[in-house]
Amino acid sequence: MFSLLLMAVAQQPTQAPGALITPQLPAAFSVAPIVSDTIRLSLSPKIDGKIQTEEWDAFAANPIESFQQWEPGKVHAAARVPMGQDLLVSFDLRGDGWLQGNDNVEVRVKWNGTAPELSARRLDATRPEGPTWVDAPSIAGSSRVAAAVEGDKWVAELSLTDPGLALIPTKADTPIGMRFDAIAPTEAVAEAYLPRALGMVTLSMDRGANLPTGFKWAPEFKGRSVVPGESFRIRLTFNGTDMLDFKRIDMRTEGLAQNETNSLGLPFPAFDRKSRAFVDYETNVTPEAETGWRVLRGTLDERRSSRRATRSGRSFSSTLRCQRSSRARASRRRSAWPRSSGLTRRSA
Ligand SMILES: [Ca+2]
Ligand SMILES: [Ca+2]
Repeated sequence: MFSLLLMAVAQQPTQAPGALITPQLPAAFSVAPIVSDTIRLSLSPKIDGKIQTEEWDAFAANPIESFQQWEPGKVHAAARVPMGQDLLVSFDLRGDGWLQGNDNVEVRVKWNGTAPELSARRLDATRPEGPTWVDAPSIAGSSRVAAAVEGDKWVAELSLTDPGLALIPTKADTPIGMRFDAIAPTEAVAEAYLPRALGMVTLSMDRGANLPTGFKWAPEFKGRSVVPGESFRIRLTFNGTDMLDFKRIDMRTEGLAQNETNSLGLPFPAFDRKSRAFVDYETNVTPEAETGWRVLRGTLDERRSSRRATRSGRSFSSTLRCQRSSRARASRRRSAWPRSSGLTRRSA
C-alpha cells in the first residue's frame, strides 16, 4: 500500500510556478465508457424495472453495466446499480461535447426499495458567466422510471420524452453522448465546470455487425410502420460476390416482439451479374402485438466458416414501428405491395 501511495504521489503533475491550477476531474467522470456499439437502434423497452432478454441494447460495461436505445423524441436508458448507490446518467443530447451548448442533461435516480425518484437538471454552457446548472423539472416530469432488485444490484429503467425543449433527437443518424455512473446518495452534485468523458454514439434505425468487407445491405420499406393484425414486407438488397459464400440467412423480430411475427430462414440467394441479391421477408403481426419500435434481425451463416467464426455473428438489424393508427393503415394501403405469402426469394 505504501509503495502504491508513493507511486500516486510520483505521478502528480508538477505545477509550474504561477500556472493556473486545473480542477481535478472526479474519477467517476474521467474515463469514457467503452461503448459496445456506437450505432444505437430505435427500440422501445417496457419500463418495469426488469431487464428482459433482447429488451435492451447493451451500452457499456464500465463504469457500470448500462443499456441504451432511442426512438424519435425519446431516449431510453437502463443500468444495473450497486445496492445503496444512486444512478447518474449524463446526456449530451446534441453530441457536441459536455461543456458545449445548453443540451447537457444530468438525470439522477434514487431508490430506497419503494418508488424510484428521478430528478433532472441541465448544464447550460452558453452563459457568459460560465457553465451553470439549471433545474429541469419539465424533463423529470415527462420521464418514466421503474426500479427493481436483481441479485445484489438494483435495476433502473428510464425513458426520457422531450417536454418541448427540442433537445431529444427526432431523426435518425443523429449523434449524442452519454455516460452512466453510480454514486453515493450523499455525494454532492458535481460542479458545473467539471468536464465529463462521454461515449459518443449515433442514433440510427439500421445496423450491421461483423459484416465482411465488400458486403453491403439495405432495407427497403414502404414506411417503417406496421399495424398489429396485418402483414408487412421488407425487401433486403445485398451487394457482394459469391466469393463471400453465404449459405443461409435467418430473420426474426427480437425480444418483446419475438412471438409476434414469423421467424424464417432460407438458403442465401446467389448474387446476380450486377452483384446484387434480394430477399423479401414477409410476416403477419399478431393482433396482440404491443406498439412501439421493434428490431428485425437477420443473421448470415457462411459455408466455410468455423463454428467459432459463426458464433461471432454476422448480422444486420433494421427497426420498424408497430402502431395502432388509422393513418398507418391508410399509408400502408396507399403503398400496398403485391400480395404474396410467406418468405419469398428472388434474384433480379
Ligand atoms: Ca423492462
Ligand atoms: Ca453539448
